Amino acid sequence: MVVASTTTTTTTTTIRNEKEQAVGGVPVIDLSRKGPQVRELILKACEDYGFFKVINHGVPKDAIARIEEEGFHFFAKPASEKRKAGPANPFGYGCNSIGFNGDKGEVEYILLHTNPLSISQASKAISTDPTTFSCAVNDYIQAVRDLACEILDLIAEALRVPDRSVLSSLVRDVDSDSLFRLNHYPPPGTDYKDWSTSRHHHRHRIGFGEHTDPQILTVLRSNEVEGLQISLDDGVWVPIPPDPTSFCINVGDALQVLTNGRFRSVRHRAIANSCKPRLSIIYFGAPPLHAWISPLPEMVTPQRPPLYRPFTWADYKKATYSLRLGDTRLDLFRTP
Ligand code: GA4
Repeated sequence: MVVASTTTTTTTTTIRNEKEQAVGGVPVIDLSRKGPQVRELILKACEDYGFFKVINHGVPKDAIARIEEEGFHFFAKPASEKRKAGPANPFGYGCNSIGFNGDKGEVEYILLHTNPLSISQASKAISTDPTTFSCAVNDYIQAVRDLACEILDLIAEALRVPDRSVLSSLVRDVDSDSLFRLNHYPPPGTDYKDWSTSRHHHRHRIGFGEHTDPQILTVLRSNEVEGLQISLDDGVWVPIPPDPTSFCINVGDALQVLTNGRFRSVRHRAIANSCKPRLSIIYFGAPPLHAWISPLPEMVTPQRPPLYRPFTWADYKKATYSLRLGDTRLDLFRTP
C-alpha cells in the first residue's frame, strides 16, 4: 500500500468544503514504496498542486547535515566577510537584492551553478576551507540530482512517454544549467547587513517575493522554521509546514511547457517572520542552455494543441533575467 497523506497545520478555521481541505497541506509521498501507485500519486500532485513533499527519499542524512552546517557557518560571519563572496551576478553571495531588476527581500543567499568547476572556484571566496565546502556542496547536489531524476523518470512513466528518461536526461546532461541555492532568512531585527534594518514586526515580512521557478524541477529542504507558502488559484496563500526530514518538490516553468500545461508551475514565496533563522537549501534541475523546450509530442493532441512555441533554455533564461521576480514570463512563449 502506498501512503499518501496530506500535511496539516493547526488551525481554528472549520473545514467547510473540499477546497478548504487542501488549505494547509500538500500531498506527502513515500518514495520507499515502489510500484505503479507512487507514480500515479506524483502525477496527481503535479497536476493538482504543482507541489508535493517526499519522505523516505534516500538522500543521506549526513549529506544534508554537512551542507546545513556549512550554510549556518557562512551566514554567521560578519557582513564584511560575507561580501567577499559577492555580489551575486547572478552567482555568489547576495544580500537583500534578488536578480538585476530591483527585487528586494529580507534574505541573504549563496547562488551557485552546479558545475563542479564553478563550485570549486566559488568555494575559495566562500570558505577558509574551500575543499570541505565544495565537497559538502558536490555530495549534496549529487544526492538531490539523483532524487530529482528518479521523480522525473516516474513522471515520464506516469505520462506514458515511451522514453522514460526524456526528462531526467536534460537534468543529467554534463552541460545542464542546474543551480544550487542557500537562502538564509534572519529573524526580524537581526543586523545581518551593514545598514540598519527595520525593527518593526510586519505581519508579512517578505523574505523571497512570489514567483515561479523557471527550471524543470525544484528540490527544497529547509530547517524546522516555517516560511514557505504556495498560492492557490483563488489567491489564497497556503503555508507549507516545515519538515527537515522531507523534501519539497515543485514543478518549474519548463516542466509546465514540456507537459503542455498539464502540470502547473505554482507561485510560491517565503515569509521571514519567525524569531528563529530559516535556512533553505535548494536545487533547481535545469536543461543545458542549448536544449530546446517544447511540449512533448505525447502531450499534444488535436484536442490539446501546443500551448507554447519551441524555445531554447538560453532564450528562456534571457527572458527570465529581463523581467521582475513576480512576472509571468511563460506568457511570452505562448502560441497565438
Ligand atoms: C527564481 C528561482 C531561482 O531562485 C533563481 C532566481 C533568479 C535569481 O535569483 O538570480 C531570479 C528568479 C529566480 C526569477 C526571475 C529573475 C531570476 C531573480 C529574478 C528576479 C536562481 C532562478 O533561476 O530564477
